[in-house]
Amino acid sequence: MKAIKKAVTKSVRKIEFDYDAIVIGAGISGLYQLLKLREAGLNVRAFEAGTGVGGTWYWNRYPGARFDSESYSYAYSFSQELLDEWNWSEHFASQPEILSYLQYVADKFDLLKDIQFSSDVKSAVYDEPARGWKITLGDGKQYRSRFLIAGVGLLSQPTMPNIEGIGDFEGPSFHTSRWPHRPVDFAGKKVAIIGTGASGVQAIQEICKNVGYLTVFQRRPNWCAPLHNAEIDPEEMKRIRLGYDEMFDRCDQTQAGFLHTVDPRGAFEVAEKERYEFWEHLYASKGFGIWQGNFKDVLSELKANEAMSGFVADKIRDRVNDQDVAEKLIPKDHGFGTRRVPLETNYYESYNQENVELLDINETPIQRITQKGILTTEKEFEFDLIIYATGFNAILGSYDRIDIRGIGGHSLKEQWNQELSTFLGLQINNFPNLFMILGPHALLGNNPRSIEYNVEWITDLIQYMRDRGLTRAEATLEAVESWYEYVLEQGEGLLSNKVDSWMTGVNSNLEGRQTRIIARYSGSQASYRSRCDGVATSGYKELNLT
Ligand code: N01
Repeated sequence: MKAIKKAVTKSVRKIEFDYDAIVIGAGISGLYQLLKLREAGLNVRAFEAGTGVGGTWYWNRYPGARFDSESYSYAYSFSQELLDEWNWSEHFASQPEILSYLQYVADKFDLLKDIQFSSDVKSAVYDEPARGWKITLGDGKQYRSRFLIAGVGLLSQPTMPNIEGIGDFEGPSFHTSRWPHRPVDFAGKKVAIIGTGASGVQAIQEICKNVGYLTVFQRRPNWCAPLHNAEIDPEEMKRIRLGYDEMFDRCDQTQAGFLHTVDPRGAFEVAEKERYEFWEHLYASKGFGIWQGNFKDVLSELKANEAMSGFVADKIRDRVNDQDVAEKLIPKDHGFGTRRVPLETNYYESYNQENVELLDINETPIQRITQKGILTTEKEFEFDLIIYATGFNAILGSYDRIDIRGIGGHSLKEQWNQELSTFLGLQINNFPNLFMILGPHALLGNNPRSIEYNVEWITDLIQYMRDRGLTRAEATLEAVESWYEYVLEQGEGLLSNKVDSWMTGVNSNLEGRQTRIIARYSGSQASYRSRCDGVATSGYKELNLT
């Protein structure tokens, strides 16, 4: 990690800022940040590339898109009124309902007047003498502000597969995250889908309900587990509402902010019968309990992980009629829970339908996309529609797509290419007055819980600065290095950090992204919060405040 030569100017150039703060993005992060800074008395503007609010839930409109976390635990907690007013219709709400919720929030808190839509931020440049930022939009318009807050999301930059001929296909084709804003009809159509991550799994199990013929091109299977979604009737919603305080307190205590608490026992500390009964119970329970509420060593000890993987593999064999297909659906290169577990409803049963076919592209690799469909080493498949469920340039892509320049025109992309490091996932040395919500090395997991915490921390710091007439905040190199060490230490022993996935920064479709990195903080929420709280209560000593 290198410090770049810099001199913090003593003479500050007076400049008219357009806004006190600019927020990039109007998703769950951007909406709450806009509200909090406005409440703190700042003149704030949010710039959003989409035509409406919602971020992830605006873009990901593919059939079957829904929460994998309990709706009530994955929503905002900051407003009692909002909690009192909003009724969830399902334990795991679907994308249209989630988007309506976020639109409701934007209306309720009168946020729309301060959001500029269809405004893609192309560059952001720090102006040291002015101690502020200048952003440039896709249409060339520029705006200045003292503070810049990136609410750009973790998984917002979709990647297409690096397969030749993608532009040649004559029919419609969509990436799951750039789905059209109108219904797509699959009836009687021959449909291809490439990718079997969480998006692919959700889309496959939905599309197969009403499709002519669906062909799934799978490179690597994932370990999926049942979602067990159910409707919420008014009586149950009442009970959920009465339990909100206790539930959010619980989320604050768990490892990653989810409702589910890790079992304090090791998998082999209990008798075999009890172990399997517990796993049966988790398999029959709602949501991420099977991933986040399992024995304490399932995600860190190979032997425990192998036993758990064996248990889930048998479930797949039980649910899929054709045992050759079942074997293709069982991951062999990584253990259960070491990549993000897609939750499913009849996903495995989809492959029992006569009009659904699974192709393992390791056996017959895709050679190219053609005018009519997809050519593999076996033959050319003709399709009416191709779906790319091929994932994202995760964590870094949302930043890389903006040309972000700090002190002396220093590029963020280049700095992170040398070494990905931040302070608490919230700030970066060489980039004063820039803050990130859910940035690299911040706490991920139940993201709205982390977002609310990040937003409040950033707002408190900005308030602290304004109260003291301070105009510049930059994380010291020492603070960044120390956080980096801590992140590495916290990730030690976790099996997920030894597996290729978006969580370890690997993306086979992008040059230079074939090597694993530690892209996220994987320690506990409690220790993350205690570090961040400590920085605030000690007067932000790890930041250069001037
Ligand atoms: O993306 P992914 P995703 N040729 O990267 C395959 C969140 N999410 O959009 O595994 C052939 O997981 C790739 O194959 P492989 C959630 O955090 C949340 O599905 O690399 N195949 C893989 O199968 C999730 O983890 C919800 O071998 C290619 C797939 O495409 C994250 O988003 C719902 C290929 C990509 O899977 C990302 O999920 C959905 C190629 N060239 C998503 N390139 C909720 O419920 C890629 N693949 C909240």
